[in-house]
Amino acid sequence: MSSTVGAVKEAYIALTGETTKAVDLAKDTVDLGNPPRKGITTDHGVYVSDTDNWLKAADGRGTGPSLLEDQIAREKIMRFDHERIPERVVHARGAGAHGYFKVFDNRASKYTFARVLTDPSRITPTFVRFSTVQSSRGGADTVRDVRGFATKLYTEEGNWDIVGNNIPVFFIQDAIKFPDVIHAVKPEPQNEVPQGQSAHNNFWDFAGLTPETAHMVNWVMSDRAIPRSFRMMQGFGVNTFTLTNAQGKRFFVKFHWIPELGVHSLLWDEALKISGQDPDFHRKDLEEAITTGAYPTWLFGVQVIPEEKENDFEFDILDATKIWPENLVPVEIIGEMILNRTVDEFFTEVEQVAFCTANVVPGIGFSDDPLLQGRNFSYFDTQITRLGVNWQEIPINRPVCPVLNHQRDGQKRHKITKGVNYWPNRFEQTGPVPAKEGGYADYPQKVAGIKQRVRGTKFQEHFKQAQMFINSLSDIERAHLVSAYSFELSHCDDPTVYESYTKLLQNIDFDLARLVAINVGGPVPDKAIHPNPGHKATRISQFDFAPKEPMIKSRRIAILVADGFNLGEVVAIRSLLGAGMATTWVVGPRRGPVYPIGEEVEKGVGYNADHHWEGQRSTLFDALIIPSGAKHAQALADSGRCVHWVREAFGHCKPIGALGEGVVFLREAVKLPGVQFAANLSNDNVTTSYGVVTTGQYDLGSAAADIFTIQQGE
Ligand code: HDD
Repeated sequence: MSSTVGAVKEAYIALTGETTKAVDLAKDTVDLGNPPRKGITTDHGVYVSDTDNWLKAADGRGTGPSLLEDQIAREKIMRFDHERIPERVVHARGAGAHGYFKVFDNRASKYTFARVLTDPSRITPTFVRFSTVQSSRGGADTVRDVRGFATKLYTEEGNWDIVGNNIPVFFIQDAIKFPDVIHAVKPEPQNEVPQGQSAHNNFWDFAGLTPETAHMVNWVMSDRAIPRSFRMMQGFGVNTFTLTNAQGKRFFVKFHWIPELGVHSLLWDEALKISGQDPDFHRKDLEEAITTGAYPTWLFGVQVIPEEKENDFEFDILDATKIWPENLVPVEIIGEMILNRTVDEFFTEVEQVAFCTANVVPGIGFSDDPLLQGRNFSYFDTQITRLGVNWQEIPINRPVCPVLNHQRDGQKRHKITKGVNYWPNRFEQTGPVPAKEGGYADYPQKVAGIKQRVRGTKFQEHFKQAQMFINSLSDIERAHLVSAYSFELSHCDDPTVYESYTKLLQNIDFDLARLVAINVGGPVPDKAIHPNPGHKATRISQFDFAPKEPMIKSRRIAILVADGFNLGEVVAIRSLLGAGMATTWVVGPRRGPVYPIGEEVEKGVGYNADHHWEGQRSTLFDALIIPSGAKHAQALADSGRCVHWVREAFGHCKPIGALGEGVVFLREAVKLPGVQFAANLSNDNVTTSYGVVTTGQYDLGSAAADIFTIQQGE
């Protein structure tokens, strides 16, 4: 019965995008496509007939001093002057979307009685905000940075926020260090430089002097910090939380989001270029995927350690600079999250959404993780500065269940409460009383200790997992790590800084330290300080997350054309790729009509190009196809931009497909380095020094033809 209810709800949500939260938000949503009343009004509701001219003491020519008495103009200007609120002190730049969460069955009931994690008939409305950390709101999306992955689950028992990142560990172990690490990474105080980068003296100075950052810094220098899309990143709750089951037994837990599409990154060169070409690349990508129906989906998993096994590991399981290696503690998949609705208004939803790690529901609790303990204080506090003390009343933040208590007043209080504002009171029969059942019960943890400022014994070791991280990467990922360290440390001009960090790397891996030191002018080591024993963990390399079946869902594929291209092929390619839920984009000499074979330029009907060669570069696409057509191929060959387009796509390891004269263009004009073209294109799999050239029969309907693709190994 309950799973039928779930299926019906799911179908309804898929159709309408409406969860209980969507219905709740609708109460506060004005649809200007269908306004409740026609005509502009003031904020106090009076119709305004002229919003373009300030009231003036006008002379005969219609000019004269503007009058301060114009309350309509004053209201308009004063409202505008106060439109901005303080941006988040970290994670200022972000994008968000709505969706829902559900569990597959009740298997997690052995760990928790939280209904959201155990009742498969539930569809829990969810809002997710992805973010970068370092830059201000106006930064760029594809910078090298940690990505925030904050999830608000509007459960029937209240809001549960998992405020995570796309990297499973954190820079520091104790929350008291947070202002230091953030001051160090943020733009330097004397000149507000740099924006969207950790490549500067202060960050590397701090990191070099704070070895607990070493593991996380490795992750940030890896490809994880330049994701291809928000939809292709993992999410981690990072901190250790707890779950309590119906029998009162407690477990330590870490939360994981695993993307259906696999974990993919940009190349650094792509990331740099996209930062300039399209700084909003990731937020547009999220919107595009949802509006084209390729709903971003993550599996939800938990790593669980029973309380009695807390001390069985060589690391402290409460130390946020350590992962729980999946080969020791596997991730158990229990549910999924699907994002299926874009926001209606950025400010009221994405800017005003406010998370707090302390927002948990019965069955879920905290641990003594010293980072989490401090976070539980910080988030509520920061929301008071950004949004005011009544931040949880704002529509995007308010729970879908009723909120009743004796908290009152404060700026921007919305709710009008009838009755007294204290407990106990004489109205017990009618007013809210402490819940007899279902109330949040703190786990009766035994605590005894000496009051002191300390760090746990096992917290003192900082390099073993940093080594394990490097060892677990593929060769190409490791090479990227060396390049990233070299880029960042080359941007530090103070020798104290880059020399001390290259020395620190000697604690992690000899080759890494040596290669980076050579590149950036640091002291080149002749032996390792802490020899790297070579231990590895599974599911650290991004290659370990490839979907079981390769898929092109939501991939952006460019079809490069000039006048005289083969239209039949383009139509067939689009329908073929569209069936796999990829999006195709015709990029031509102009946006608007481009004329295929058989049509006279500017006189035919033409076929609409979505973009102009100059306007959208190859960096913004995942793959490239060039159809046949002699005149078109010649025009592409005559254009330096087009030749560069293809060379750049090749340099970024993108699959390139071509048909007929498109292949001639590739062979004779683009001249891809290292690619040998077979004389007879029907030869299969011609191996080249850079990649694999394949030809094959693809079913392009009427345009059935040999299509020729170049795919590089990595
Ligand atoms: Fe934090 C925002 C993630 C440690 C204090 N943090 C913020 C956001 C994310 C994280 C995703 C943006 C939420 C949004 O989209 O609105 N933070 C983390 C993770 C951490 C972490 C995964 C380590 C496990 N944070 C951390 C510490 C402190 C803070 C140790 C302070 C002691 N974080 C904040 C904050 C922010 C914030 C200052 C700024 C805006 C906000 O909270 O809402 O309170």
